[in-house]
Parts: sequence; C-alpha cells; structure tokens
Amino acid sequence: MVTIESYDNEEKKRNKKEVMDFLKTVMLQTPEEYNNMMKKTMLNRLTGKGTYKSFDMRCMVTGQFAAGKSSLVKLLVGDVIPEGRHPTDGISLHEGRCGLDVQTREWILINPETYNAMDVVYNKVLMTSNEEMEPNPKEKLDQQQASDTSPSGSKDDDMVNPGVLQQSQAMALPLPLNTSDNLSKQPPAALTLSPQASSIVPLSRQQLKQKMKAKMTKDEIRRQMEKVLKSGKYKMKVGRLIFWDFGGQYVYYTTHQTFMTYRALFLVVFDGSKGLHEQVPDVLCFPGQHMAPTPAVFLQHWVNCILTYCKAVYAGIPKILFVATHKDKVPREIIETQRESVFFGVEELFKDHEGRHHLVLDKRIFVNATDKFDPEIEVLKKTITHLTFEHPCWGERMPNACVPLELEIAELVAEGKQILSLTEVEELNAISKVSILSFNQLRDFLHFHHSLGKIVYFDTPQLRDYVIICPLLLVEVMRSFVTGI
Ligand SMILES: Nc1nc2c(ncn2[C@@H]2O[C@H](COP(=O)(O)OP(=O)(O)OP(=O)(O)O)[C@@H](O)[C@H]2O)c(=O)[nH]1
Ligand SMILES: [Mg+2]
Repeated sequence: MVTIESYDNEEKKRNKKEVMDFLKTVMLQTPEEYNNMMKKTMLNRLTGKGTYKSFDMRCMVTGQFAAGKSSLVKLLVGDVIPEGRHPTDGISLHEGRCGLDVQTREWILINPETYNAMDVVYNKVLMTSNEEMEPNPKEKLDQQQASDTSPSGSKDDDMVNPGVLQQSQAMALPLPLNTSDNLSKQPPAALTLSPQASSIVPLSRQQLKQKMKAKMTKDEIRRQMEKVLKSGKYKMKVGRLIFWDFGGQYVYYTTHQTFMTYRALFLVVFDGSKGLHEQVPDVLCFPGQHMAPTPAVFLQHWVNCILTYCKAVYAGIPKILFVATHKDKVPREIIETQRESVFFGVEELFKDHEGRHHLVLDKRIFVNATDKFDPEIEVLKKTITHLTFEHPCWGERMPNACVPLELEIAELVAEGKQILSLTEVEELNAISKVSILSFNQLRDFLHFHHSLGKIVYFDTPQLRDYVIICPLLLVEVMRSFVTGI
C-alpha cells in the first residue's frame, strides 16, 4: 500500500503520487471503467450548475430490404401504413412521435400536431430545477427567484395529466417536423448544400450578434418553462424513443455504419414466412460476397455490422432484437411451427458467434407488420420498453451547463439550418445570456453531443471547422456520393 505521509519530503510525495497515479490507471483497464471515468471527468467540467437525467433512446431498425422495417416502425409510432411498396431512401427518422413513461413504463404516442421541438428542451431545463441534489446557496437564491415566476419544483407531479398525449423532456437537438419523411423527400431548400441555402458561410460577428440578439435569456427560458408547465399537456417524466429506419438496399450500406452507436437498441427485421436459407430471388450477390443471398446472409451481415461499428463500452450492449414479419403469409395452423423453425434457425446461425451475448433470442416475436391489431405488436412494444429500461444510457446524467447552447442550436435546426461553422457555434456560445462555456467546455460539448448522435463533429484538421447540427444531412451527402445523384 502506498500512502503519502505528512512527514514525507516533497520528492518522496511526488514519487508516491506517481506510483498511485500509475496504479489507478492500470486498475481502470476495462473500457467501461475508462469510459465512466472520462465521462465523469467531462461531466464534472461541464457541470458547474448540476446535472439532469436524460431519458432518450434510439431504436435502430435494420434488416434486409422489403422485410417490413418501415411498416413496423410506422405501427410503433402510430402512423398509417401506406398501401404498396415504398422503399426507404437512406434513413428515415421518426422522432417526437412516441416515448415511454419513466414511472409506469407505458408506451406513449405523441400527437405530431402538438409536438414542439423547443418545448422538449424547455421540459429538460425544467426537470433540471427539481431533479437535483441540494443546490449551493447561490443556486438556491436563483431558484427562489425563478419560483416567483415559474411553478417549477415539487408541483411537478401535479402537472401529470395521464389522459393527454405527452411529450418527453430529454431531447437536445430536435429536428424539423418533416424528418419523419425521408430526408431526400424534404423540400429542396432544406437539402441543398449551396452556400446560399445552407449556413456554411460564416456570418460576421456583428451580423451574428444582431441575428441572435433576441434569443435565449434567463427570463425567456423561465417564461417558456412556465408556459410548458401551465399547458398541462406535458408530463415531466416521459422519455423519448427515436426510431431510425434504415433503408435495406445495398446502395445505402456504406452510409449506415456512420450512425451505429452503443447508445442505442437495435432491431434486426426479417421475413419469417421464408426459410432462412432460401435464396432471395432477383437480387445481386451481397456486396463483397459471392454466395447466393439468403435471409441468413442478411441477418449475419447486420449483426456483424452493428457489432463491428459499435464501441464495446458496456458488456452485452448494444442489444440486438430479432423480429420476424409476414406472419399473415403463413397458414394459421402452422404459425407456431414456423416460429419455432425460424428462430431455431437464427439461434443455430449465431451459436458460435462471439457477439452472442448481445443477441436477444428468447422473445421469438413474429408479427404481421401491416396489422396494428396484431397482439404481438404489444409484445414487441413491451420488449423494446424492457430493453430500453435495462440500457445503461437510459437516464444517464447530463450537464445543465450545456442546455442554453442546446436551445440555441435546437432553434436553428427548427429554422431549417443543417450546418454551422465552428466560428458560428463559438459566437453563439459567446453571446449567450445564460451560461457561456469555456473553450475546452465547448470542445467537450461538441464531442459529447457527437457521441450522442445529436450533432456530427469530427475533430480532424480538415473537418473541425464545421458542425453538422442535423445529422441526417450526412446520410444525404454520403448517399449522393454512392449514387452519383
Ligand atoms: N403481408 C405482409 N406484408 C408486409 C409485412 N411487412 C411488410 N409488408 C409489405 O412489404 C412491403 C415492404 O415493406 P416495408 O415496410 O417498406 O419494408 P422495408 O424493410 O422498410 O423495405 P426497405 O425500406 O426497402 O428496406 C410493403 O409493401 C409492405 O406493405 C407483413 O408482415 N405482412
Ligand atoms: Mg423501409
């Protein structure tokens, strides 16, 4: 045991400290511990004014083309399923459409008409003021002043209105409402990367100051928070589920990996009415392979892709849930036999796979992805809920200090902005009337929000001058490289 004693001379103290630091480092060997340590350090640096609990889960829906991914996602978020075949072009994002009640674990659908991306962030700020541990005296004073104008605090639960559609509190960078459509189907103005349409050209300091002048102030935030609370339409403790529906055609495969993250739950969807080793007709060989494509080949591809591109931070995370579709294509009397057969096939396929502990194989969900009354849709919702609550990132603490900048960026995204120059982000931070992050805190903010998938920021010499605040823009850019369109 190395102990620094008060009678040790300076050099001895230094030497002992070095040994202790070394021991601490080697003891923190696992990626999980290392990650926790890094996160704690970073959060502490950003915190200053405490943290809030963030309930935010991404459900990544992957699998072979035409397996029923989009149909399934539409059922889960309460959308109408269109007639006929509509292949997903890139990635389709469904956000602000459903969530989970953090206390009752109820699946909650959100009316898109009442969805307001900014309110999501205000809810988050609100939660900040009552979720926290004992504030320091100065903060207490601030809160007291705030409570003069806002009914935040213990009244929180009184605001719960179970009969009303709810909205979650935990999103930092909401996208415009049209993101539940494919990005490529958005109005061209939102997509073009020309300097006129996007915000690539940095504004001058003066222009920016003028532009941002009327934005976030403490009063504005408090006023909005009060509105959110008084509306009674919102319940504080509803976490968000964001569905990422991946296009299943080969052409998109190169783009998908960019968005793989362990901070998510994965669904791998396949057509359960077909044999796992039946050749898929009219398709080219799988990229990089010469064997005939079968559902089994697609399942292996997706599992390998997910586990290759997601960092191993927590043991067995991310979880991968298999969902079979096209149950209605199987005669009723043999549904159970078919279920046994396909899921036994999936188990066989991965029995020696080294990522086996990521796979959820015991649920054996077999649905008709076009029928919202199929009782197994409820089973699927329950399973997603369970896996979300088990996920170590569900309810993780986030620093409050970032919230004002998140609000500013959220507002720009809502206005249709997709990219900001780093200078613009720095200016935005510098003119904040609520809290200004230091240079290092701002870097941490960008890295951390990149890891959350809320922005895209690569800190490399060629790319570090731009921040993509609407991550799906990247899919569109990469898709245009692949297809040449
Ligand atoms: N009968 C039946 N049809 C289904 C089922 N699931 C999907 N379909 C149909 O299959 C077709 C493809 O469904 P999608 O949901 O678009 O499939 P996808 O996996 O999103 O396809 P990509 O976006 O190309 O990867 C559509 O015409 C759906 O109506 C199912 O469980 N039963
Ligand atoms: Mg689709």
